[in-house]
Amino acid sequence: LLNDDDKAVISGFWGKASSRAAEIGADALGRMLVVYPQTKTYFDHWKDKSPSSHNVRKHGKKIMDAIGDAITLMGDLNNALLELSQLHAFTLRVDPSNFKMLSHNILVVMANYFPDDFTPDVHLAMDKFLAAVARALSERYR
Ligand code: ZNH
Repeated sequence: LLNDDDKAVISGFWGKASSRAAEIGADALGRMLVVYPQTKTYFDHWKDKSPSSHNVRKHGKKIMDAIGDAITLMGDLNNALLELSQLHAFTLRVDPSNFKMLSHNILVVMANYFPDDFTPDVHLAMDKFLAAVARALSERYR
């Protein structure tokens, strides 16, 4: 679970990183589709799934905006992500194991963009936070 130190570290890092949220989301999603090609099956309705495609850029921003909202609602992630959990479970039918793959790529991209700020402490707190997001998104699957 996220303690007060984690929350402070996450908010602090996001204060800097949020200005590049759209890019981070787009690059993380684009990478996920390349590094874990099995994730592409969920996006078969997109004509172009390459990292630089319009679809990937646009959807990456959407995902990262949702992450940004979740950061402001860190104290109550299950509630904050209830609707999105419902959507992924019942409408999109995304296997929850995929959340880990996106989280991993978000961390890689954050580390790339902010090599100085992405200290081991930030890494640890962000990893915990993204795991908590994945847990909250998986809530409705049960
Ligand atoms: Zn997801 C969608 C978020 C993960 C798949 N997403 C979505 C959206 C959002 C999100 C916000 C939109 C919604 C509306 O529109 O309403 N996601 C998210 C997050 C995460 C995720 C936050 C984590 C972290 N997803 C994911 C994964 C996958 C997915 C991992 C797979 C692999 N999503 C998806 C899809 C969709 C979505 C398919 C739909 C798209 C379209 O529309 O086209």
